[in-house]
Amino acid sequence: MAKFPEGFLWGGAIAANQAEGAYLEDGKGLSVPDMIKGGTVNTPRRITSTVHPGEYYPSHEAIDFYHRYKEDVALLAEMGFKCFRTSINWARIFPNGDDAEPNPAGIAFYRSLFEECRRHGIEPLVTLSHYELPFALAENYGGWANRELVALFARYARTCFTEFRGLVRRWLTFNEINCLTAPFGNVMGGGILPPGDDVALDYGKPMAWDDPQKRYQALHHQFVASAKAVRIAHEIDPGNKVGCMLASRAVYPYSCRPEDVLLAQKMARQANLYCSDVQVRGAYPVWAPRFWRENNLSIAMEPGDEELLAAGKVDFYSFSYYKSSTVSSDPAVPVAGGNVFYDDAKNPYLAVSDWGWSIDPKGLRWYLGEMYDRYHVPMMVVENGLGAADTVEEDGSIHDGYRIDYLRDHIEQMAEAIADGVDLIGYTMWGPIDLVSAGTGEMKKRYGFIYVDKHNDGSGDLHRARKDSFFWYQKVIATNGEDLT
Ligand code: BGP
Repeated sequence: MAKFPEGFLWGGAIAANQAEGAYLEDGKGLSVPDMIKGGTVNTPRRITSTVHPGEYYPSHEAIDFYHRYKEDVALLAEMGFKCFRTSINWARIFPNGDDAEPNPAGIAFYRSLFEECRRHGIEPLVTLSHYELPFALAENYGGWANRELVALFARYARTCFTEFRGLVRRWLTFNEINCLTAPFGNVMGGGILPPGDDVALDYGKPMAWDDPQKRYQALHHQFVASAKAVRIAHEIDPGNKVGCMLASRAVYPYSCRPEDVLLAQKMARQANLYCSDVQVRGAYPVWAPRFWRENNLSIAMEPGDEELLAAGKVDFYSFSYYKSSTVSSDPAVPVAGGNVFYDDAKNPYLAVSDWGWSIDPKGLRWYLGEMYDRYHVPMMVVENGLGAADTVEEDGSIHDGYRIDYLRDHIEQMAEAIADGVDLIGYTMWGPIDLVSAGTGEMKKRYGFIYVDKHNDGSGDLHRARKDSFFWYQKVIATNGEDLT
């Protein structure tokens, strides 16, 4: 029996702000990531309230995908891609988010990109909001904490579904929507800005300005906006399929102490199921009222919200998977450290990447099984990969066996999940072409099969080169996952 079903969507995923560059071209407005400077694994990124002249903001040029997408899509096609996930930058379509009319040049760009994909037989999978809120909506409205964004997003979504009807049939509403359950989600996820100018986004430290009430209210607004978008997508084209997208939080108890087991359950609920239950089942989980009460949260809902959530259930479940997490109720247990966004305990059984992320392929099988058992909707892994520094040899070759090993181990576990009965429809690994890291703003943290000559300080001639993994993935796709050697 084949390991992967016929028509399995092999591919890769990027996001507009991490690849396109051209940050003010053809009428595009500023978006939140355009205000965030580069960092490193040890130096936090910083957000400014205006663009500071002479300072380096990685999204402004990124990898210049905006001008090179034809060349890049051709390279993806050469690998045999069936599916390409990217996002639409809202600020290209509505530069300020609330403009009276959409920007025709922005629409033309994405139409041309999606047509290019189709020409190569690649199906686009499009995220409507991948950390790309128009900056004006963050500055003037307070981001997603403001209910008015629901209507603005619905209008933006309607514009996209209408303009790209027939070209795009698979959509995701909010990238990693559950990031708003933690303080690090404020800026990129919620468009909720810190007070002041040039503020460090130090994910590892408590954020003094974090306001959980605002964050959870913002999340409710995103749930309602997502549900509305699902309904609009189906109304415009009944063939449209819309998914949720979560940053998987595969949480293990550190030990079999009942306190650890209960803590793992609590963390998985709060950081994951809180969102997926709303988006897949159409209602908040039964334990939500107690969670709100105990955390002094009061979620303002408008009449009709519950009905909307129930009517706007997604068609499939998608998620990013990079690592698993381990939690302990014992403060003496060492924490993981590194550039992780939660105070996880260090799992002694797992190696970590150079950026401190645990490497756990079996966790992917476990997570797929858990989520499929719970929701019984088609599943898709829409991000997975290894951020690593690459070495370009003198002859220009790049031997990235470590990346091949990581991906192979995860693909093998997907095959196990499929054999277990999980309806897994596709795999778009993260960053098939090197791009700007969302967490650190670096270029050095590379995920790609395709190398891009661009560096942390912004230097580089942007030329593209095939790494060893390029040819490996080409073979994986050609054999529909049979040959992973
Ligand atoms: C996810 C984001 C992506 C991406 C990826 C890798 O959280 O959806 O945008 O960047 O993580 O993270 P990083 O870029 O920090 O290595």
